[in-house]
Amino acid sequence: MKLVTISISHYVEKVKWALHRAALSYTEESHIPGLHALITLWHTQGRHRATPVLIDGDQVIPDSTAILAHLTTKYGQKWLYAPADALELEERFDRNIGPHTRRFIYQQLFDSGLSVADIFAQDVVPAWQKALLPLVAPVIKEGMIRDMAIHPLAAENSRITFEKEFEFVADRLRDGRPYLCGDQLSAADLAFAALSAPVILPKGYGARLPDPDDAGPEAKAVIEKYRATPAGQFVLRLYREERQKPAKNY
Ligand SMILES: N[C@@H](CCC(=O)N[C@@H](CS)C(=O)NCC(=O)O)C(=O)O
Repeated sequence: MKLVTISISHYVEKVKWALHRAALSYTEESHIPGLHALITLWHTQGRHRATPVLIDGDQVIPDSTAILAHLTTKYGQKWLYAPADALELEERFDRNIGPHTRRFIYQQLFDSGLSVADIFAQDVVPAWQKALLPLVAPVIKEGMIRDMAIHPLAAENSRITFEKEFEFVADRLRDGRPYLCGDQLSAADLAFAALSAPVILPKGYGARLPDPDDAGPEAKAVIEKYRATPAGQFVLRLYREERQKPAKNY
């Protein structure tokens, strides 16, 4: 299998986590933003631009949730959707967390002078694309601001939206359950932890995230604030205990 990615993407991270846990081997084909669209649009015949896209033989599966469903049906990864409400929660977090943690943290990091070239210069990106980054970074940044609506008012609304979801998760975990749907890890946990990662910056993420110590004092204080919440602690625990867990048959 081949996974087409923008490597740092948190939706990509959700899929990498599931593939790792399922012990399914794959290669990652990673691109810088902009160039990624040539590849994703080509594979999906113009239907889908975003990453991740999974290529499995002659099957092309765009969208992280559809990819997890594919791993369940084709590769027997029943653990992903064993709890009845796992899919509903995954879709909820895809909507209420994914776009919002991303917009909020980019606003913070842009304010602290983040280097866009550095963020996307991941190990898996081909050298020729990395070499282009210093030249195209300003264009990428403009595209991000436009496509993700990264501006202070929208970022503030996004903060309110994902903080509500953090409260929702804290309420759910209050009865002492180890995972969001009870006793077993599911797609709901992967989605919540991976999509919250931009504001938690956990160790063990499947790409190089900014170091909180380099993020500037304001951004660093924000990360520490979210890490200290019950939902933040849950994300850190899942990364510590589950993200790198050796795969076995589930
Ligand atoms: N619903 C999609 C969202 C994927 C998504 O938003 N991907 C972003 C990276 S985090 C992307 O590739 N953006 C570039 C684009 O849309 O062209 C999924 O679950 O896979």
